[in-house]
Amino acid sequence: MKEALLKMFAEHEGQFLSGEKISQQLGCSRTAIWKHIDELRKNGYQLESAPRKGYRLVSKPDEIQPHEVKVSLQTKWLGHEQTYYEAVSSTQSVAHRLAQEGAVEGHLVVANEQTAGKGRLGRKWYSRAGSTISMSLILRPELPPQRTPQLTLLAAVAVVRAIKQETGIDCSIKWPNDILINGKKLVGILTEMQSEPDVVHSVIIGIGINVNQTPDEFADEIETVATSLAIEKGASIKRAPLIAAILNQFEVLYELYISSGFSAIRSLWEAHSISIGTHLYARTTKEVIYGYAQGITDEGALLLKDEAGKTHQIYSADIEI
Ligand code: BT5
Repeated sequence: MKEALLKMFAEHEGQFLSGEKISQQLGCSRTAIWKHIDELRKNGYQLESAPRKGYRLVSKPDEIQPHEVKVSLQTKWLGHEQTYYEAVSSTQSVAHRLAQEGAVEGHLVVANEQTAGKGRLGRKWYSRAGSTISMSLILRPELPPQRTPQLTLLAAVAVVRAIKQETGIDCSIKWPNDILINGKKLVGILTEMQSEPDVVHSVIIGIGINVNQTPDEFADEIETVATSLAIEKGASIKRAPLIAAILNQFEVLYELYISSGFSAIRSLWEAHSISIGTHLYARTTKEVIYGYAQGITDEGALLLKDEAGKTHQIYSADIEI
């Protein structure tokens, strides 16, 4: 019934359809139609109703199912296979399972809602039905395990470039995995791998983006530290073209990385980074080091020179600037 009703609206784009006409064509009562209209509104369809005229479809929800993403996809292989969930615990967990089951390189898992999104070190990642992007990419690079953190940096560059292209907004990257606007967190990236000591079987890159939340829609824990693209832009953003733009950017950078190594990615990353050339605190699981961030190594580790002049190579930490 929902499909039939949507088809009728599609065939009468921009026009009002009377309740009588709909009920005749679909063979159901006016009350049943009212219920379906109500259901569509709950699913994000904007429907105008006017006395004696009936109903008119004003806008469709911002859908991110594979067919919507593929409209703007220009990749050769990345994201050609997609698994979509209306709601799922974590796209990251699903991607791990699919990778173990033999999913191809470039397989994308996307969810409209995540109910148990993961950050690093068991932390929580909040997403919201219909207004965020939660996606995990399965890659199978032939790399030693210690080089995989570079892929977090590569992903950050891809996301920053895609956001600029789709919204005009300039974001900055805070080592290693945060994308910020005006000091507030917009995107989190989580890179995990399935590997043996010397060989990587797969790398799962999880990307969470705050797209259309309003300030009051953030969980209490993050309301002072988080922002969304819609808040910064002052207008809502379509998610499917943004997902496609990330995949388009990612594939170009990834192929460059595989063919030519990390140095080209590194200079792009440094151009967007706010954590290099400044004093900062790096909180690792063992200690807090204060120092001057000199740059990143070829492996993607942060080089931090402490007050005693000793340079530390930091592979994972939370940064406070
Ligand atoms: C991250 O961890 O930032 C990685 C987040 C990765 C999320 C994606 S979504 C798709 C895929 N599936 C998953 O289950 N995960 C990935 P970390 O650097 O540890 O930051 C976590 C911290 O960010 C939390 O402790 C909060 O303080 C904050 N946070 C949580 N949700 C947020 C949000 N929506 N916006 C801004 N900050 C948030």
